[in-house]
Amino acid sequence: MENKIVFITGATSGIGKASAIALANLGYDIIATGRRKDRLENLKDELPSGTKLQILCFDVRDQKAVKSAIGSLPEQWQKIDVLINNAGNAHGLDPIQSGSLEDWDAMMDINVKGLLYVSKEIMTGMVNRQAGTIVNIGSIAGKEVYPNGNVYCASKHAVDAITKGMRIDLNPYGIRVIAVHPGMVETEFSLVRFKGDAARSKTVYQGLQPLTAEDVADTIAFAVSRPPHVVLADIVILPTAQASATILKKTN
Ligand code: NDP
Ligand code: 8X3
Repeated sequence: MENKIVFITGATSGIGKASAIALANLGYDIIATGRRKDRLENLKDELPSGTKLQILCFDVRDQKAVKSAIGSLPEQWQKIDVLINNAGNAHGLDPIQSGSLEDWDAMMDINVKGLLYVSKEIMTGMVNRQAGTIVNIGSIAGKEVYPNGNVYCASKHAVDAITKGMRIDLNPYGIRVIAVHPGMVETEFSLVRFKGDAARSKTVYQGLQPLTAEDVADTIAFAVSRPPHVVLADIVILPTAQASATILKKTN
């Protein structure tokens, strides 16, 4: 029997990369995507030996590039069983009145429109086959709004709404739609949010044990591998030290 195929956006680091490893361990063939080609090429070495890997290098903001990359998949890679819409980041953590237009555009264009562009190319096949699973990576920021989170929170609230819309509209076609909403996960997320400021990024996680990318990937793999009649529709996963977006048990 053929292996199942998972398509993962943002597989060059953090949750996306850990999900590629977790799904490969379940026997999936992996389509790994992102902008950093060197990292996509190196991923092969971190997957279980024998894993079939196809890489696609594109920016999710570029609708033409998304369409052309997905359209270029060889025939044996076109029947995508699982889509993990993971690519995304926060850009900046500023009060709304001093936020940067560039950061706002990045978050709405990547986290919201990019997710839509990729989904559009992949949903048609799922609808035609009347099968498929879509996992959208939201956030605690899609469930709550916290100080200075403004536009990032808006982008993740949009992901939450889009996920619910997908579940409704794709219901006639037997497509499972899963949302995974993590709290604090130590990845490159804060480094990107703080524009490469490693010292500031480290302080976010000081004094508590955050989730790891692997913790989230385990949850994604569990949800994806439930029997076809079961959908874990809306999963919020937090570190034990986190009670909400802003309530944290820190030791210092
Ligand atoms: P990372 O910064 O480690 O990973 C982000 C991934 O997204 C990278 O692979 C990056 O690839 C990709 N990406 C970013 N921008 C683009 C783009 N324009 N086009 C294509 N790919 C892009 O962060 P995480 O793993 O933490 O983040 C993954 C998801 O999880 C995001 O949606 C984030 O919002 C969400 N999340 C993260 C939390 C956390 O605390 N870390 C908590 C809740 C949700 P490349 O740069 O190579 O293109
Ligand atoms: C990432 C988690 O709390 O920084 O989505 O928004 S948070």
